[in-house]
Amino acid sequence: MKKATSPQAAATGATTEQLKQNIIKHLHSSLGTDVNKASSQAWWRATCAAVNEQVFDGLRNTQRTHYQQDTRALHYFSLEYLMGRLFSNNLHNLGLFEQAKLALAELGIKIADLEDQEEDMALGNGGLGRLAACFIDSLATLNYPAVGYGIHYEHGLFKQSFQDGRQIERPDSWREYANPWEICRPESVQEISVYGYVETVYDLQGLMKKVWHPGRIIKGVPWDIPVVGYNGSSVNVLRLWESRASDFFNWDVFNSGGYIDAARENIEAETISKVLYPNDETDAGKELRLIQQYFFCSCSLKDIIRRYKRAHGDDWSKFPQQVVIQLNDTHPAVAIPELMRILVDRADMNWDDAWALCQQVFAYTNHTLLPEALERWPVRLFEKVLPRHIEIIYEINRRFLAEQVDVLWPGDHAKKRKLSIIEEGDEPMVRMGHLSVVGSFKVNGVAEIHSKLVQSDLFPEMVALWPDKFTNVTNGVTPRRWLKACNPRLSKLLDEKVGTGWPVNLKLLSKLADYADDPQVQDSFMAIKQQNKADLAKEIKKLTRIDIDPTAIFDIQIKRLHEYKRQHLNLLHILALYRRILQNPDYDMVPRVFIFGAKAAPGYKLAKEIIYAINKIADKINNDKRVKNRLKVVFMPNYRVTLAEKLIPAADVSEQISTAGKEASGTGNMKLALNGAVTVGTLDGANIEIAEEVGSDNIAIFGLTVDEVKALHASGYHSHEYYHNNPEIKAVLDWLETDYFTPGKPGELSAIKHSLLEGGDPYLVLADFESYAKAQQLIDSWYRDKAGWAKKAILNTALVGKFTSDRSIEDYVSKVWQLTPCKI
Ligand code: GL2
Repeated sequence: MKKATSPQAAATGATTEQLKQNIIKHLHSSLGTDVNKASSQAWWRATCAAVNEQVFDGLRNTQRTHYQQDTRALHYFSLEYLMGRLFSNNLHNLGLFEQAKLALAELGIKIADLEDQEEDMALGNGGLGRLAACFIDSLATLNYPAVGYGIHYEHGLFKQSFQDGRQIERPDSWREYANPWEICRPESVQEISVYGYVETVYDLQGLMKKVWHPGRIIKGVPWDIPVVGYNGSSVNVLRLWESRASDFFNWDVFNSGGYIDAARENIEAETISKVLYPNDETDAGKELRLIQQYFFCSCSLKDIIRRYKRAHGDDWSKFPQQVVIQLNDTHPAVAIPELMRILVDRADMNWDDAWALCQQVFAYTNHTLLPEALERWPVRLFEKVLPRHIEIIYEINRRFLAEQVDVLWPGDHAKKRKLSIIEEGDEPMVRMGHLSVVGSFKVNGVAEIHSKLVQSDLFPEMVALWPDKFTNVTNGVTPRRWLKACNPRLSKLLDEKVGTGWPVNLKLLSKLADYADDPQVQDSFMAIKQQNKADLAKEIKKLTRIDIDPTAIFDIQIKRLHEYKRQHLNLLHILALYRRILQNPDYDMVPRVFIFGAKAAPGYKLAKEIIYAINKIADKINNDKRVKNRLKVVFMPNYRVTLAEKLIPAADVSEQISTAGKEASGTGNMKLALNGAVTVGTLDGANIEIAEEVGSDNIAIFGLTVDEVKALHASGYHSHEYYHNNPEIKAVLDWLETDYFTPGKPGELSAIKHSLLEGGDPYLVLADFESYAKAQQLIDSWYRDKAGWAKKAILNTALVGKFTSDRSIEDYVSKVWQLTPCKI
């Protein structure tokens, strides 16, 4: 009998043999099958069930302890959680991975095959959703009492495939056959209201009261997903709400023959949690989206209040001590008027007390400055969907303008217009960013530079009103998933060189810097990179049929497709290299594979054209014998967390090339550097802080700075000048208009050229092109020096310890949340 090996496994007391027996037990009793005929699905589910025995133990212990100690807790409100798979993550965090691998091997099962049975839980679009997932991992690991609240979407982010190079979207059905990690909690159902009208009534004392007569009641059913902290620490909960009709059937309608009408109401209620909006950094502006936001905020607030009342009854005085709510962007900002409604209308609190309480509870994180992503809701829509809330928003605004704005700037109507939560115009709008700032006690950006811009460019007057309200918390990523689990080879080397404490103390990685010049460590580090690249090359072959040379530079750009992220800058440079090769058959360059992964929002036309262009150009280059394998271009379909876990460990070069000032932080930049990739990047978002940590020798910075971007726009930017003055730019843009890449169909790729010339090139692609090409040249020359490159790669891993999400969480705790850890 083999005994458990890892210290965590020893702590859980399980042995390999016990785990084996448990898996078999669940194969029999939960799956109703047997070892000799079980499918991989059944093995996977049985293993999850066996693991869950320990997960649920941890969950019960954690919840009991929090309840007994009446802890102050964080409530993270987010419309998105990009969780990915939980199987190996939970095993790693429980310290059971090696043991499970062994137990399964003894049963004749490869653990990797079981991992592939799990659908990604893709309840998010990109960085914002993945950040939420990293944060709840860190909160549990650091033993902070916390609940994540969100929506239990039936369909997560769409699945992407390519048809003749064009993006095709298919629905994602992550829980079609049930998800083993979630627990339905019918005992905690909530009901919420929408539509209807507000009546003004007077009580016996003649006091005015507002009564909302809702038009529809909807049920919120909670699903709990245990969030397992690393190393036997807390097991917190992610609580996601599913919408249902409040009564299964409207019997009156049903009995009077309206079967279809009754069923339709059901369907409408269930639509609320049906799909995740696939937009990233654009405002959906749809009624259903507002209802989604309100639905989950109202359910979550009622859930928090129910729990609070269990301990404190009707005494609201301790509420702000016990409860802090973090608004992940403005998406959950409607929670502010909702809490006001509950306090004033339902708990009969007076306005001033209610507002004072609210302002101690909410904090708001801003994740973007892009104007198209700043949420604004038509007042008209609010009146229809949430008639009582719009009244409350008006009152919040009236008092804010009278008691704050008019005091600091007496009689200044322009200021009032600018700061008003209600934007005037033909179609008056509710500004959710303004509401979030006014209703919160802290507001943070997500990287140093972004937080500065939030203050200087987005909310300067709010800073004048409340200078202490604004702060920065630089993003981070969990090293458990983004290094330990996804890069086991490198993890092993790190265990040997810096000790095994790094997953919870990432600064320990800096010890690796001592070995940066050590030829042996360089060899080991680069051998690991080479093996990871070989694995990825196989995966690429499997998914795209493209052969790539695993010894080439793997140059990776993975992120949502957006003009500001400038995948087209990367593409123009690829075209320039291709052209140089065609013009000079002996063109000397280190062979490079450019790898893309990106989904475009289904309605974002130009983004989809960029995907099409990359695919068409890839096709041509990859099949052109004259290139002699110096250049390959791969667009990996269906980029998601699980694919990122395969790409990141294999990257040599990380593309972080957004227009300065546009990428709030980025988190992919951190994951790639952590796994030893050298960044080519602009001075934008967290790239700036990465550069500070790794030093200018170990990152290739290029392009305009934020101030230069502003100055260029102010002086009048004319992209045509770059087109006419730089023959390489002109040649590649003109190339796009021919039928070279789309035989017989000239003009098919011209959308990019048009956006850069007639469209004015809003993201300064042409202005940064030359400097980008130079940075890429530098990468090429750096890579030729093997030892030099190994040193840079090692130093990237060694020096980015700052970017663990544990540090972000500690920053939030000390600057915003004021929590105390609670050991379980
Ligand atoms: C984003 C930012 O664009 C991105 O730079 C940042 O890293 C993440 C997390 O803070 O937030 N903002 C946003 O709306 N999305 C992001 O990814 N979707």
